[in-house]
Amino acid sequence: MFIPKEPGTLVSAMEDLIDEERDAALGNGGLGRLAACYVDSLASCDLPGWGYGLRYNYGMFQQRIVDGYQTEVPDYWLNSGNPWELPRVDKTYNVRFFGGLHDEKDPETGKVKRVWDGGQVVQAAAYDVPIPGYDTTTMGNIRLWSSRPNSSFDLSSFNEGNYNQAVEEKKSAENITSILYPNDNHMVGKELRLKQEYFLVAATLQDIIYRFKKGKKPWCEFPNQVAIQLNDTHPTLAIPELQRILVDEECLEWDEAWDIVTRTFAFTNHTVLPEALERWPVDLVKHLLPRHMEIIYAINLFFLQKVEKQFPGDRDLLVQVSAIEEGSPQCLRMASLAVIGSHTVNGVAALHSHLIRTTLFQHFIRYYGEEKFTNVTNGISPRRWLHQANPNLSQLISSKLGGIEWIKDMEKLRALNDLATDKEFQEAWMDVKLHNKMRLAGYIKNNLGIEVSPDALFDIQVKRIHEYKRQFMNILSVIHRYHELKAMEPSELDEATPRVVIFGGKAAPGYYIAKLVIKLISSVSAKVNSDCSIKNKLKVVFLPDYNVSLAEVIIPASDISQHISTAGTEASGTSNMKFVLNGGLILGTVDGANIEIGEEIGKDNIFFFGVLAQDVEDLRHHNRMGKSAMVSSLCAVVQSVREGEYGTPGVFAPLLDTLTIGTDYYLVSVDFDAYIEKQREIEELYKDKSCWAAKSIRCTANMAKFSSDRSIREYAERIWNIEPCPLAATPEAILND
Ligand code: NTF
Repeated sequence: MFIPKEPGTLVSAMEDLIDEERDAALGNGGLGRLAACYVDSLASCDLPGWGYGLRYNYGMFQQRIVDGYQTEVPDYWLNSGNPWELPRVDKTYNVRFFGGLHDEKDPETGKVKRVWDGGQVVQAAAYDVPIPGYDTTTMGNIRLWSSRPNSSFDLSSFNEGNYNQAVEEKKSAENITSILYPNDNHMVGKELRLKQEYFLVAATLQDIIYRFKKGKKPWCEFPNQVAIQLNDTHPTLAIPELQRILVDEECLEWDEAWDIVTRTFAFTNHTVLPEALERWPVDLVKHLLPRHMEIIYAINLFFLQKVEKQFPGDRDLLVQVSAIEEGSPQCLRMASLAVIGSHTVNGVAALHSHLIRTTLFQHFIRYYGEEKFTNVTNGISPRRWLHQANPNLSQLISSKLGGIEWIKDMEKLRALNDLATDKEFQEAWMDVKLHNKMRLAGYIKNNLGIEVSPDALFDIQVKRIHEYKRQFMNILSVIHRYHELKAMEPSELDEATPRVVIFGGKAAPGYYIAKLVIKLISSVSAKVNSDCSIKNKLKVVFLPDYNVSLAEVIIPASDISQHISTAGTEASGTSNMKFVLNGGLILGTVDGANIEIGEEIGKDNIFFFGVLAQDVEDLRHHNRMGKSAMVSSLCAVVQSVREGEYGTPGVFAPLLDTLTIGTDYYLVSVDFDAYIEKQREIEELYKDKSCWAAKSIRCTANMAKFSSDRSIREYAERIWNIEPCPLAATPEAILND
C-alpha cells in the first residue's frame, strides 16, 4: 500500500511510514472531529454505538499559500489506498431520487397506499473503518457510504445510441460521494448537497432496519432497540425517511409510525449562526424527494394542529414553529423538522444550550416545555489529544501518578494539583513544553523558513477562518503590538516579552472576506518578521494546511491559545479543550465551552475578556444606529493598513470596511481595548516562569469534565438509554452486522 516518494527509496523507519499516512479529512472542522472523538469513546466505554458517514473521494482541500493568498488543491486522499478501511462487498443498498408518485390499491386488504417509483436509483456501498476501544476488546465502527451506479446498470447492455447516456448516469451516481462541501458553519443550497444528505440517511436507515429485523421483534420495539442521534441538521431527512418506510413499505398506521419515529431520534444542535441553519427551498425538496415532501407537509400539519389546540388563535406561534417558512421561495427549516421529530434536543455547551432555549427554539419551549431541551457539553478523547499528540507529557503524568489509568478516567489527573507548586515537577513539566515548542519551531523552520525562538511565548490561534472567530481582531492586535514595539526605547524593548503569534486554518473557497484575512496575516508576517528593529520580539506565522495531523504538533506547543469568538457565536469549541488539556492557557471570550473550562480550572488560570452574550444584541443595535465610534487604538491600526503599510492600499478595503460604523457585526471595536489589555497582562505574567508553570499544570489537572468519555456516557444514560455491553461489540460483531 505504501508508495515511496522517490522510486527506489525505501522506508527507513516506521516514523517515515506514519508520516506518509493521510488524514481522512472527511469533515470541515469541529463538528466532524467531535464525532471522531465520540466513536473513540463509544468503543473505549464498551458502548454499542456506531458512526455513519460518507466516503468522499475528495475530502477537505489542501491549502497552499501563494503570494499570501489561499489557493485550494484537491485532496484525493485515496490515491495510495486506505489501509484502515474494509470494503464490505456484501453491504449495498439502493437509494432513489426524483421519480413520481401514484396510489395503488392492495388487492388483499383493499388499502390504498402511496407508491414512489421511477427516477434515479443509485447504490450505496459500505466501507467499514473499525475503531478499537482503548484497553478493551470492544471495537467501534465508522460505516462510510460510497455511491455507484446500481446493480441493474450494465454498460454492455446499452447499444451505441445509449452509450453517452449510460456514461452520464454512471457519472451522476458516482458524483454523489465525490466531494465534501468545504463550508464550515455555512450552508450551501445546492441540489448535490441535498442528494448527499438523503443518500447518507437512506443507506443508513436501511442498514439499521436490516439489523433490527434480524432480531425478529415487532416494530413497536424499534425505539427500544435503536437510538439515532442526528449530528446537527444535516441528516434530518432521516425523520421523514423512517416515517415513509414505516407507512409506505411496512404498512403501519401513520400515528403508530410517528410514535416510533419520535421515540427513536434525538437531535444535537451545533450552531446558532443564521447562515449555518439549513433552509431548503420546498420546490427543490419536492423535485428530488417528492414523497418526503408530502410526508413533511403532513408531519408539519399534524404538529401545527396540536399547537393550535393548545394555543388557540396564536397565529404568530404557528408561524414561528412551522417547519415551513412562508416566503419566496417557500423554505423547509431543517432545525424545526429535527425538533418536531426528536424526543430530545441538546446543545453542546451550557451557554449554547441556554441560548437555543431562549432564542432559536424559544417558541418550541412554549409548546413542549423545558424538559425536551437539554445540554451535553462536548468533550475530546484523552487518548488522541494527550497520549498520542503529546507522548512526553503523557509519560511524565503517568510516572507521577503511578500509572496510565488517567487515560480512561481523567478524574485521576486531579492529583497533579498537589504538584502544581513543586519546583522539580514544574521544571520537568516546562521541559516537556519546551521540547514540544522546539518540535513546532523545527516544523516552522523547515516548512516556511521562518526562525522562531522556543523561549518566546507561543500564542496560537488555529481553527477555520471565519468572521465570528475573529482572526481579524487577532491580526489587528498584532499590528497594534508591532507599532508599540517600534515606538519603544531600546531599554524598554529589551524588557518586552518575545512573542510568536501563530495562525492556521482554512477559509471556505468562496468566502472572500475570510480569504482576505489570510492575506492580511501573510502580509503582516512578511513585514514584521523582516523588521530587525524590533529585535525578534514579535514573529508572525501563518501555518498552511491546518489539519488534524498538524494539530497534533501545534497544540502541545502552545503557551497561550486564542478562542475569541464574539460572545454567543461559538457553540462550544473543542480545540479550546485540547489546548488546555496539554497545559496551554487560554485567552478567550466568555463564550461556548470556554466558560465551563474556566469554571473547572479556576478563573485565575484563564484569561477572559470582552462583552457578554446577553449584551451582544443591544450593542449590535447601537452599532446599526451609528451610535458608536471606533475605539482610537483600533483607528490607528486600521489607518496604517489603509495607507498601505502591508501592501497596496485598497487590497484590504473590503475587509476593513466590515469594521466601519453601522456594521462591525462581530463587535471587534467593542472588545478591542479589553483584548489588548489582556494580552499585556499575559506578557507580564509570562515573565514569572514558576507562576506560569503552576497555572499550566492546573490546566491539565482539572480537565476531567472535558473527556469525551464523560460526554458519551451522558448521551448513553440520558438520551439513548443504553448501557455498556463489553461482549456485544467485538470485531466479529461488526463483520456479522
Ligand atoms: C460546530 N458547528 C460549532 O461551530 C463548534 O463551536 C462546535 O464545537 C462544533 O460544532 C462541535 O459541536 C458546526 O460545525 C455546524 F455545523 F453546526 F455549523
